[in-house]
Amino acid sequence: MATAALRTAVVTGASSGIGAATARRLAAEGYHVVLTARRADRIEALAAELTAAGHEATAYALDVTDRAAVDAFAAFLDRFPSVNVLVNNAGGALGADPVATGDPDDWRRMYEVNVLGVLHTTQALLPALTASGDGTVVVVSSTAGHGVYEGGAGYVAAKHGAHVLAETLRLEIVGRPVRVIEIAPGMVRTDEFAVTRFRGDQEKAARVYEGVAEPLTAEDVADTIGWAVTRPPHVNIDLLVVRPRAQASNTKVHREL
Ligand code: 8X3
Repeated sequence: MATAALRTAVVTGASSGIGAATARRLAAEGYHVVLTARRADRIEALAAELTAAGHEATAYALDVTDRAAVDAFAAFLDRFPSVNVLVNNAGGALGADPVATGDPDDWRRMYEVNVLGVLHTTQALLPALTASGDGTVVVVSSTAGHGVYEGGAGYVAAKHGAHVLAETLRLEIVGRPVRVIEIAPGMVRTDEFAVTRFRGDQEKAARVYEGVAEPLTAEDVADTIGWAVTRPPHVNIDLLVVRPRAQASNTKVHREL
C-alpha cells in the first residue's frame, strides 16, 4: 500500500499476545507501528525486530491506567505526521471467582485497565485521529463483553464497559472522519491471558483450553484486526465476534477429553 508508509498505528498492550501479533500485522501492512506496554524491554525487542525486518516501529513504555502518562504519550505522538489507528488492546482478567466471593480489588483493577485504559488513550488520541482525516479506533473487547458466564462477572462487567464505550463513541462522533471498530474475541490461547487470570497457576490456566482442538491464536485475532483496519475508510466494521470453531458460546465449548 503506497500511502500506508506514512501512516501511524498505535497498539497498546503490544508486549505479548494479541497486541504483539497486531503490531506485527500492522507493520506488515505498511504502518509505522508505535508499540506501547508497561514492559519496556519486551516492546523494545519487538520494535527492534520489526525495524531489522525493514518495517517502521517505535517502542514507548506506557501504563494506560496512568492518565498523565497517556497525555504525555499523546504529546510525544506530535512528532509523527499523522496518527491514523489506535488499537486499544491492553486489558486482561484477574480471578474467576463467583460474585459472592470475588475480590473487589480485582474488579477495580479490571475496570481500570479494560475500561479506563481504553477511555484514557481514546480521549487523548482522538484529536490526532480526527485531524488525520482518516482515523480508526479499535477496541479489542471480548465475547465476555457480550454475554455472561459463571465465575467471570468481574471481567465480564469490565468488558461490557469496553463494549459500551465503543458503541457510544461511534454514535457521538458520527460525521467525523473516525471509525470505531470493536473486535470481540472468544477463546484465544496466548502465553499470558489465562496464566495472569489464575495468578501464575499454570495448571489452572491449561485447564481453560483442555481438550479444545484449536483455540484461536493471537495471530488469528490480529488477522481480523488487520482486515478490519485495512477496509476502505468509509467501511466501518462495527463489531466482529471471533471464536474458535469448537466454541459455540461463552459456556458451550467442545472438548475432546
Ligand atoms: C477472553 C474470553 O471467555 O476468557 O476475553 O472471557 S473469556
